[in-house]
Amino acid sequence: MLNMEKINRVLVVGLGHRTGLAVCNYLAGLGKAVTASDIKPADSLAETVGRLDPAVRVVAGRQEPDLLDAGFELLVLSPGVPKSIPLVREAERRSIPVIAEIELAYLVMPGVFVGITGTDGKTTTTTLTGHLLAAQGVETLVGGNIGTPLISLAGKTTGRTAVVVELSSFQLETVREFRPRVATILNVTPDHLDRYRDMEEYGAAKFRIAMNQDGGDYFIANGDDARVMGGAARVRSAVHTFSLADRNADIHYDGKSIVLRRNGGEVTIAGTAGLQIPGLHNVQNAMAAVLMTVSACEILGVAPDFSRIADALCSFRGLAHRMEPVGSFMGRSFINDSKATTVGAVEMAVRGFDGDCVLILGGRTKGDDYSRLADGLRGRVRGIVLIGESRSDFSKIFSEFNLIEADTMEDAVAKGMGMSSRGDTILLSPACASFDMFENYEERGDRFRETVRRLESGDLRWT
Ligand code: UMA
Repeated sequence: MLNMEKINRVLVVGLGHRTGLAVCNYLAGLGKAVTASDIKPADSLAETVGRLDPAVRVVAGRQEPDLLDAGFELLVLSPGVPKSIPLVREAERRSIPVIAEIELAYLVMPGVFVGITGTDGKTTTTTLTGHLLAAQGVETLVGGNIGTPLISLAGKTTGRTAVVVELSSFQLETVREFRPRVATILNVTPDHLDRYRDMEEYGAAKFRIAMNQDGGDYFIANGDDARVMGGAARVRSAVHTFSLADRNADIHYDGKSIVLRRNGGEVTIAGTAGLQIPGLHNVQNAMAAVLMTVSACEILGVAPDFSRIADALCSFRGLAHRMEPVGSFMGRSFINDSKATTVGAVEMAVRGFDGDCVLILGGRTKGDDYSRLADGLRGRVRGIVLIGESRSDFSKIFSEFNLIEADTMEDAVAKGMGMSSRGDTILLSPACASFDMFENYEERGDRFRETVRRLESGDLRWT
């Protein structure tokens, strides 16, 4: 086990906007000799450097392996830095430990860690699990890939704090001893195939969440996902499953309610009509969150209060950019699902529309199999508005659909109006990253929301 007290000289790789900055400031605060390395030139890091502890040395614009000649005892990686870069390879060759920021946080923070990964639904499930645990009276903190670097919570936890962590496969690549007492993989569908060789490598990164778990720990598995169940057969912790279809799962959906199997009987937790988060994928997320809450309570010796779980499930309003209702106009409702950057997420979003939906699709592709999406959309959408740099590829892949291309978000919403009928939903669920047109998926979703407001107020003409 790494002993942070004995380590002094640390190289933080990838300053970023959040993670590297938080790691540097944390370590500099402990009096360590910290160097931050970023491939970006100094001028584009100015804002971050302004928030950095002045004791941190910054090396910007280059990231050659010879940086290591300064003699570091530890490398801490930001999630956006692949471990395949020459600097990291060289550190491994020189036997310098390389860890994720998550690992560092785990080493220095007491608490019961609850880890959540999966291709889709991570942020909603993480937030919901935090909400359910807090409603049980458990002291709870939430962080990780959700946007709050875990290390920024150091010093705020005790051994009885539930630390609910959203984990990306990127973060899991370089964990070593990280052992969440409760862990879940919500699903594994194609994503980030620009960083991973294939689905096996991507799935293996996700399964690192359970690699240090033991008999007294819990692994919450999606019983409807063959890839997750295949890996679950090899974990050492107690596997508890959730399923939309299988009544023998530890928690299942009977078509109306979420039902938990407990002590040989069944407890109906809540009717899904009372949930404010729409869609079957959110029923899955809710079931996973309930199982994780019950498991964490078990570890903390807290008797779960099911009526509080039900109340908290129903009071959860969901998150922006994830199937977020953003308005209605002339009988059309608008849903912002800008966070849906994978085929799997869009398939989930359009389930249940049966042809009364116009989909706004496209952006920067991430190596996904978009012809699979064409199969998933068949019979479910009235038409598709294509945006972003994927337009020419997508116009071939989705040629069997009623298609129209748009240059801007305003154009896409106006064309969506033209394609739709009264009673339809106009859904922004792009299946792609946003970086070709926007700063990030939040800006894309905000622009959609704002455009719908302009439509409602008469400020935007669509005919
Ligand atoms: N860099 C290098 N060398 C390289 C590659 C990158 O120096 O070879 C530098 C970049 O120039 C950049 C930094 O490394 O300055 C990387 O920063 P970062 O991308 O890790 O940025 P942060 O702002 O710290 O954000 C990260 C997560 N980003 C990624 O994983 C890409 C955020 O997840 C996370 O919220 C945040 O840490 C808090 O912990 C975002 C994300 O897109 C939401 N995640 C992906 C996803 O959810 O699919 C994985």
